[in-house]
Amino acid sequence: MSDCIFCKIASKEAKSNVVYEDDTVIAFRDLDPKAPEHILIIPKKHIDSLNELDNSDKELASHILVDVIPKVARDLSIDKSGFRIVVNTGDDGGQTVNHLHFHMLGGRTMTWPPG
Ligand code: DGP
Repeated sequence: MSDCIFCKIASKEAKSNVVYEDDTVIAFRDLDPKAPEHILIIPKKHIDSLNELDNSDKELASHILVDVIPKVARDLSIDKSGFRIVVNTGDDGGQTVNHLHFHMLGGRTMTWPPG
């Protein structure tokens, strides 16, 4: 069995506050929210990071971008006010969980540049 916490969340071995789920993707509230709405959107299958996405993942990647992100934003009522998607990748990117995840942050005005 994988030691990956996000694999465990995807398989329901670990608890999370799920806001969206389908066959290939699950979205749940971040444990340590950095905004009033802070959701993590992940593929259920284990992919270490954006660096490991390959041609066989094109459908999955487009599903996340075209279907899931807009739906979760609508469901949280942050589609009109706006939101930020962040994909921390690798050490310099600040990635701490090595299972590809899209942070969705909303419910407040974001600042730029990020730290
Ligand atoms: P990153 O630094 O981009 O790898 O973000 C990892 C995020 O995952 C971080 O915001 C905290 C969150 N996180 C870590 N462990 C858990 C967990 O067990 N449950 C939930 N809901 N979030 C977690």
